[in-house]
Amino acid sequence: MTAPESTLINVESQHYPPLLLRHPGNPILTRKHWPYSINSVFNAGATLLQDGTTLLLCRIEDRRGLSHLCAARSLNGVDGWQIDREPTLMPNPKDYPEEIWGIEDPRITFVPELQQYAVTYTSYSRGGPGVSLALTKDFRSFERYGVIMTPDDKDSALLPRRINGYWALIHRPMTPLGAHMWISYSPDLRHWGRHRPILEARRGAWWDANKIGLSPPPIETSRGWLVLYHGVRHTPSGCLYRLGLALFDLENPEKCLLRGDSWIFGPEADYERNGDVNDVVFPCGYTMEPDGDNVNIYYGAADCSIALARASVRALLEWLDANGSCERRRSQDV
Ligand code: BMA
Repeated sequence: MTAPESTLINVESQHYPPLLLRHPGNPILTRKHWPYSINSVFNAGATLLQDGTTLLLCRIEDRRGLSHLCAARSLNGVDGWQIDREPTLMPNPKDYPEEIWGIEDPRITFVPELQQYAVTYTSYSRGGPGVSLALTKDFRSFERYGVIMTPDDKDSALLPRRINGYWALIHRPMTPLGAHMWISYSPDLRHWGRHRPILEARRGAWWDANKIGLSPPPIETSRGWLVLYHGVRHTPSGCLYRLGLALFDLENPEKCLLRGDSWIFGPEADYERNGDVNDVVFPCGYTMEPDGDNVNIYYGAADCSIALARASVRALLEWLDANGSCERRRSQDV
């Protein structure tokens, strides 16, 4: 039986602090909202535009199974969405063959130095998923940089400023040694190198064993880059996607300062547990409230809809202080 929504919103508080609070209007966007025929809408990048409008760049899966991106804009970030009448960014396999099977899971970073938004997304081709980059000022026209991390790689976001003179990209290459989070650097956003692992998937029975990846772009705080990451648990009935927390040094984002042991958010509501892919919560974006503390986290639910949860950065950091520990790199494994 499905629990009533009011119970679900507070269910976690009985046992552990409710760090991410689901919006009572969830799911906030479904295919019913779309002005054209689609299969599903999920995994959206998010940003606040200059005028305070919330923009979601949503992953849309069409009824062939291929994905493109479509923008939805709202004054309050919750409802009243103005959705582009047509796809905003379509795969362009003629000029970018790495996009032949679609483009997915965008993350948006506003880059003050460029006065542009950097959109990193998964480009899906015969070689597998890779990381592509496009810059935009207005989410109407895009300057494509093409594939910047070759397959198999995904779950990527650009940091908003240079680190020691270089742009920094967090991403998740698959290697024979596992699916861990890495960072790479570039002088010009086109040529990438100095690849280094920054956070490893754990092993065995852990919730984040074997496969992890960055969820939304890191949140810059005075204490460091606050990173929400997803962990994938393989179970006999399928994969279980949950979220964990880690903190990285501001000037040396390769250095993990704290990592929580338990997950802080997982599929519980009906729309998260049942969909095209069951038991998935998958945030790709957040917006910050004017108070500089509350964040609105937009997440794909069961690969079928977009939902919203609210969190306090202060509370997330307090939780990490109480429940996190210093990460010791098991360098022999990567
Ligand atoms: C991941 C990504 C996400 C998706 C999730 C669950 O590997 O591809 O786009 O939401 O799987 O299907």
